[in-house]
Amino acid sequence: MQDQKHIPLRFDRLSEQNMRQAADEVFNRFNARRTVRHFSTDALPLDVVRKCIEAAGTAPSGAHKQPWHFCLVTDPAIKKQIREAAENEEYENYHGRMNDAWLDDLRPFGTDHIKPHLEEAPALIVVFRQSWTPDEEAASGKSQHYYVQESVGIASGMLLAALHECGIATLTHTPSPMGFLAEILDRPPHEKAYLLIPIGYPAEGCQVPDIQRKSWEELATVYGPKTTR
Ligand code: IYR
Repeated sequence: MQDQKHIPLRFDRLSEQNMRQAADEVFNRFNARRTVRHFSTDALPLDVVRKCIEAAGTAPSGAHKQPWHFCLVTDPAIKKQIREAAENEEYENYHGRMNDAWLDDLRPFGTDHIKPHLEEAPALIVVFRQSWTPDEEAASGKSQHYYVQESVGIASGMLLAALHECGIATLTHTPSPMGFLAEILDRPPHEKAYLLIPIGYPAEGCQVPDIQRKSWEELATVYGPKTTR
């Protein structure tokens, strides 16, 4: 028995012609997204960023627990602190913690432990995952969360897509370990950093690696007729 109130679904069914047009358009827009590592210092309209965070917050989540929290950092002093702490961790990664195969895999991308973008980008979004939330009514004092990694991964993907759709470039950065982020941003104990996303406009003359995406055959396997009917 369901005890949550239910309401009629609002859903606009498209014509197949409009579906095809929408599919082409969304593919072309998503395919134009590139991870950017060189940012202009130009400021962003923060109302746009805020709306994108709200769009990410519409993601599905286990038992609708919404196990995420987004920190938007524009304060230059905090960005500097984050850069210094991230570079300390990354120095260890590039000088011993990552094995040779990993370093070889990264060579084409030209990354190293120096992270100027953490200060140059006008804003950083730090995505936190909440493994539980305080709940005074629960015997344990905690509300349990479910499928936290999956839920926060989906919300983060939606955030990247929303920012891209709004003309904002992103870098998905995962300094590891990321404990320093909760410390610097003074987050509560039930929150753990999940992703650090510098955002902004690409720097003048920004270049990106010449990468290829998987072919359809590598990307997907169809079980059944090749068309849906
Ligand atoms: N976190 C490091 C290393 C790094 C790892 C992967 I996997 C990348 O795709 C890119 C970088 C860094 O940010 O430099």
